[in-house]
Parts: sequence; C-alpha cells; structure tokens
Amino acid sequence: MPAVTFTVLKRDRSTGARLGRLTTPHGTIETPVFMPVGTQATVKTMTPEEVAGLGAEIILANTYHLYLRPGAGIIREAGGLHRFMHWERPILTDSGGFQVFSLADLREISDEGVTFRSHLDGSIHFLGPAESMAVQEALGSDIAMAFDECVAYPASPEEVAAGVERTSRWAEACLRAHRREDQAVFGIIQGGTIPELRRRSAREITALDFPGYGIGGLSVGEPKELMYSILEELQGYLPENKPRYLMGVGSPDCLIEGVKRGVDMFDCVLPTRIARNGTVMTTYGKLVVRNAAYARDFRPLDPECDCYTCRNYTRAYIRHLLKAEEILGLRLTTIHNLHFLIKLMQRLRQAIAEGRLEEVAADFYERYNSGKI
Ligand code: PRF
Ligand code: ZN
Repeated sequence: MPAVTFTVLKRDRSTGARLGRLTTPHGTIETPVFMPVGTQATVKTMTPEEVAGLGAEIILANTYHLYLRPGAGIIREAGGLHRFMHWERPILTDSGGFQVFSLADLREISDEGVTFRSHLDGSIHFLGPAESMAVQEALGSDIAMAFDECVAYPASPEEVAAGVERTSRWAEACLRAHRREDQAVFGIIQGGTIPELRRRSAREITALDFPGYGIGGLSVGEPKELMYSILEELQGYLPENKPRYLMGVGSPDCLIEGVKRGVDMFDCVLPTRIARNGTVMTTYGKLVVRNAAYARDFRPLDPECDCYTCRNYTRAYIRHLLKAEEILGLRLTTIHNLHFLIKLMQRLRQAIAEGRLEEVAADFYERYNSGKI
C-alpha cells in the first residue's frame, strides 16, 4: 500500500476545480484544503485540540526549524512529530529548501545542497536532498516534500533554468535516499514565471512519478495575475489523479483562484501571522482591529462569523487585549482567522459538489471587496 492515496471525486464543469479525498497514515483529508502552519511543531498560540476543533484536517511543519531546534534526534526519540506535539492527524513537512533561502544568514549553494549559518546561533550547517529526507523521516510526517531550489523573483532566465535543473536532480536524489514506506514524498515544480521553464520542470518532475506535486516558486513577489497564468499553464502538465499543492499561498483571493485552476492543497502563515499583528479577515474584507477606530466598537470581529471569538467577544475587547499585550488577544484573532479560511475552503468544496463554484466565488468577492466593514 502506498503511504497516501488520492481520489478525485468530482471535477467542476466550468473551471479547473476538483473535489478530492487524500488518505494518509493519520487520516483522510477532503480537498481542496488549507493547511495551517505549525513551523516549530505548534500552530502559534493554539493547542492541537483547538486547531482540530476549528476543522483543520492537516497541518504543516518545517524541516529547517525543527532540524535546528530541538533537532531531529529529540523528535525521533519522542516517537516522531505527531507524538512530540500531540497532534494525531496528518502532518506535511516542508523540506527546508525554501526556508534556508529566506531565513539563514549566510548561504552557499552547490549542486550537493546548501551550506548555511543558523539564524539562531550562527552555527554552520549543511542541508541537501539526502539530509532533508533523513530529517523528515525522523520527524515521521505523513507527507515529506522534496528538497528544491526556489529562485527569487525577479531572476534572469539563466538563474531560473539553473534552479529547475537543480530541483530535478535533487528530486531524484530525494527518491533514492527515501526509505520510509509510511511516508509519501511529493515532488516540487519550479520554473519561476517563465512558461517554458515551468513546462520543463513539470515534465521532469512528473516523470519521476511522485504521489503528489508541490508548485513552488510562486507568491514570491510576482504580480498575482502572473501566478494565475502559470497555474493555468501547468494544468495540462500535471497528472489529473495526483494532488497539487500550491506552496505558501493563503490569501482568500489566491485560494479561490488557485482552486479554480486545479489546486488541491494550500498552506500559508498569513492567517496566523496577521492575526498576531491585529489584522483579521472578515466577510466584508480585512479589519485592523488594533486601530483606534474600534476602541468603542462592541460588535464581533465579523458579524457573519460563528467562531468561538465572534460568538463571545467584541472588537473593543480584542483591541484592548492586543494593546495591553495580553496573550488572549493573539489567541482570539488566531482562532478567528483560521476559522475564516477553513470555512472558506469548506464552502468552496460544497460549491464544487453542487456545481456552483463560480457563483459562490463571485458572491464571496462582492462582499469581501465591498469595504462595508
Ligand atoms: N519551495 C518549498 N517551500 C515553499 C516554497 C517553495 O518554492 C514556497 C514558495 N511560495 C513556499 N514554501 N520547498
Ligand atoms: Zn470569527
């Protein structure tokens, strides 16, 4: 038995959207799905029971962070990441390739991998495809991601092409190194915003026959329309019966447009990060609840929301908590934002099931962009 299986339950008639089911050793996930990010083996401020209570079916954790602290050995000794953090549902781990480029202080890339300086204590480390696989096997995630090179935007065609070549070689090396039968490895497609290089990356990576595919190298500063056109381009090059995961994307509009272009999985720090900065997503657009305008606003964050926060607390109280640097403020905004995106995905899945995706998407946009907050 393969570690994960994916079934497309329904295809939308008028868009590229799909309704699917992904089974993993730790349970089944209905797709399209949004995965909350638990970089350091915690979805910041939330207990696993709270995250599960919000309807999250799978979370993401990061190889780069957990390799540096506490180290793969400690998590292996704990019995793996699920036990270590007390989350018994599916976990996907990112390979560290992307985080090394965005976080490490000094990095030197070669065909073997990346040598870098820890952002924590300045110590020198090396991560390559085999090392990333070994760490992810020690973590015991349900889905491990191949070690890839995400080239910054903008970059020259030569740089993007070199990233595509490395990503293909590393993808093969990941498959050669990987041993665990109870863990799936997803390949990652790179190629920046150059259609020809995207096609090439998709051809080379899908030739390796992974059980699922990450779409990397997008949402790195390029205009949204460019990201959407690359997703359209990729549709004809990705196998229909394998899950497609758009990495690091999680704004409501990108989720909707990604789903319409055949994406099944998403992750992003956005909902949890902006929550801690005092920004929430509501039916009527974003609201900066930290602002003085809400000091005497005794309405819930989102009048249409039925999350724990909106059922029980006011904007004025949450603003007070955030201004006073009380931990509860961060927890309440995080609960709301995660609930908002998880519920958006539930609505999109139901809309696909009922053949009403375009209608539901248009209705969402009309209110989200109305500014009637
Ligand atoms: N590669 C990996 N993780 C990622 C990305 C990538 O390109 C991105 C880009 N949006 C986010 N996370 N391995
Ligand atoms: Zn709410």
